[in-house]
This record gives sequence, structure tokens and C-alpha cells, in this order.
Amino acid sequence: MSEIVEVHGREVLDSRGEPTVEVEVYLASGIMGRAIVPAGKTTGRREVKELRDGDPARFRGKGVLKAVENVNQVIAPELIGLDARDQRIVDRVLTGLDPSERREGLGGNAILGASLAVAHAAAESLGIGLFEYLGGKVARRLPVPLVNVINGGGHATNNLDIQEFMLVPTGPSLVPNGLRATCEVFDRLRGLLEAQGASTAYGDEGGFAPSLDCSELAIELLQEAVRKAGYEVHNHFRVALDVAGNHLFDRTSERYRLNIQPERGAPPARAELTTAELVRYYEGLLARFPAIASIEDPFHEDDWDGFAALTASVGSKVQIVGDDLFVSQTRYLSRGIKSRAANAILVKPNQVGTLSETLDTVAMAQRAGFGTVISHRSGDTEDTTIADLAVAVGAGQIKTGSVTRSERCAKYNRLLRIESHLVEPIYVAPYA
Ligand code: 2PG
Ligand code: MG
Repeated sequence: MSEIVEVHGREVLDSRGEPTVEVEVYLASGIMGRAIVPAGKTTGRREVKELRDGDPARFRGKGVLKAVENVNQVIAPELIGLDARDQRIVDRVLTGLDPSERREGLGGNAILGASLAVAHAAAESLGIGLFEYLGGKVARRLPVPLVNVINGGGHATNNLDIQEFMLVPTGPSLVPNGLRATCEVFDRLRGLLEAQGASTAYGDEGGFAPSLDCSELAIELLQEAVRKAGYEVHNHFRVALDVAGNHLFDRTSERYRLNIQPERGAPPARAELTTAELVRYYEGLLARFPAIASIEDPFHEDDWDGFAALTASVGSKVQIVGDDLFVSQTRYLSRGIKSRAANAILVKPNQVGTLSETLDTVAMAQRAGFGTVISHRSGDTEDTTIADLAVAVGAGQIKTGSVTRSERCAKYNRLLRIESHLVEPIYVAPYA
């Protein structure tokens, strides 16, 4: 009854009003599983390819009709007849259809949509949640959310260099109480921005996107909002950053360009830093803001030495996360483990291609003692697969944007639902 009888792809919209791939998989029992693929904006060069039509007459070239056609014409006939519960076999068939390294043939978006929709159908056919299907009855660890409350970099049109300023609630009960506390801090943050006459409009991931002259001012504001809401910086909330280092790096001068505040109270200044100078800048930032628990992509995606230098210097105290560095793929993660280029990985299923490959990456990271952060994309939808995935693998952390906008809240709300199904949920903040 869990035999796949129909696979159907279509073009739907993501949170930026851009088209993306949705796949539905139907089983002989009549059960259907559905998945929608998200889309990044600040993508890593080594990610699998998102196939876009390039037809300027539709969505300025961003249409995904070719990827949809690949689902319906190429993928569907190969999956029909397979058992949806054989995820490994399904994913092997999918990767076999397009053996190119970056899945340029069929498109990573076509392949991932099919892979995830099959998993949803299989879970549904067993009458259990996706988290339980993937993680078994023992899956009960709720992830700590890294909540992106101030957006900058490529996700906003303001002047902030760092892409994401995140609050990490670290109290004993993270979902729902940590979320509640985060919403209260978010509300105070709005008040502080209004009082300064700064913009409270949202960026791509639903955090505020004010112009603030330098990152230090944004972190100070975050910390003030925590205190104003009646919580303690460090005890109740840590801070996480996604620098998205590609964005800061100027390939001509080979320098990182960013606005910095040389010391507290000093006017912000434009800096052009070498890798070694940027390492020192982060060391200073961490000394000034001990609440910072995690820094993602502090350097650009080819600066393995920069990553390794920072990890050697601060990695015993602070999480250094590779996103564009590893693009969720074991081939780059294994290099990072060997060279100690980081101590954690961001995991985005659409950087790697199939569910099985995503699980392999998480397993490799966990074996190496790396932290794992399951992540959304800046262009996302109502699809909540990553919430289930985070619980299934006991990732410990999830990054899924702010507490506004339904494509972000959908993941948090899914975690709240999962929590209410679990008999003994556990929350272990990776950094207390
Ligand atoms: C990131 C992501 C998600 P994008 O850099 O971590 O926050 O952004 O999806 O644009 O790559
Ligand atoms: Mg990132």
C-alpha cells in the first residue's frame, strides 16, 4: 500500500514572491505526501544547482518550469512502483538520474522536492509524524532556536554588514517558553528602534532591518532589548551571528570590508581587513560581547585558513559554524573535520540534494562531535520539513528566522505541535 503510484510537480511561490518547486507523491493507499523546496539568496558556490528557466519573459528568468517538467517527465516514471518507505533506494534512484556533481541536469530543486515528498508520504502511510518516521520513538530532543531578529547583509537593504543577528534562548524550557521570551524581547526591540527613529520594516527572514552604522550597535541594541524585557543577557539569552563572509569579501583587494566600532562609544569606521586582522576583530568582538555563543561563516567560502585560525583561537568557547564552507555536503565537511576549520555545521537539505545525503551529513558531523544547526533558506514557504528533521536527528539547534512571517512561524508552530506529542521532550542548550 505504500507503493508510489503518482508523482506530480508544480510551480508555487516562496516568501520572496519567487517561483519554487512543489512535489506531491501519491501512494497506492491514496495517501499523499507533499514538499516545497526553499531557495537561498546568499548561496554557496558549491551548493547543488537550483534549476531556473532563464526565460526573461517569466519571473525575470527565475521560473522553475523546467525543474517541474523534470519531476513530471523524468523523475516520476522512475519512482512509480517503488515503495515510499525505501527512502535510501528512492534517493539512490534520484541521484542516479543525475550523477553530475551539482545536479545541473535535473536541478537540485527537482530532486530534493521528490525526495522529501516521498518521506512525507511514507510517514503519512504509517500514521506517524515525519520526525518519528525519521528518528524513531526515541527522538525527543527539541532544538534550541537561533532566532534571527535583525537582518542585514544580502537579506536587507540597510547598511548592516552582518547578515543575521540572532537571539538564542537558553533557559531550561526552550519550546514553548524560549519562544515566548524571544517574542517578548522582539517586541522590546521594536520599541527601542522606534524610539531611535529607526526603521522597523522587516528583512527577508522577518527580523527588523534598520540602518545602524555598525554591527556592534546592533548587538548592543539586542542586549538592551533582552534586559528591557526582564531577562538576563547570557543567562537567558545568548547571541548568534551569521556573518555570511562571502558578502564582505572583496576579491580584487582580497580584503574583508566592514564597518566597525573600534571601541565602545567611538564613531563607526570603515575597515578593510586581511584574514588575520579579521580573526583579531572577532576575538575583540567576543571579548566585548561574551554573550556571543555562535558565529556562522565568519570568512568567505574559500578561506579555510581563516576558519581554522578562528576555531583554534576561540573554538573551545564559541561555536564556529560552516555554512557556505561546507554546503551541507560530506565531501567538504570531512575536509573541515580534518583541518578543524569549524566545530559546527549548518545543514540545509537543498544544498546537498536528497534527504538521505542530508542525514549522512548530520551523522558525519555528530560522529566528529560537531554541532549541527538545521536551517531554512531566506526564500522559504509553509513547508515544515526542517522542524521534523531537527527533532529526528536530535540536532540540538534550528535556524529558521524571526518570530514574524508565516513561513518562519510555520516551523516554530510545528515544533510546538511536535513537543505536545512527545512524552518526555528534552531541551539541552548546546551552550549554557
Ligand atoms: C544563510 C541562509 C539562511 P540564504 O546564509 O544561512 O539564513 O541564507 O538562504 O540566503 O543562503
Ligand atoms: Mg549562512
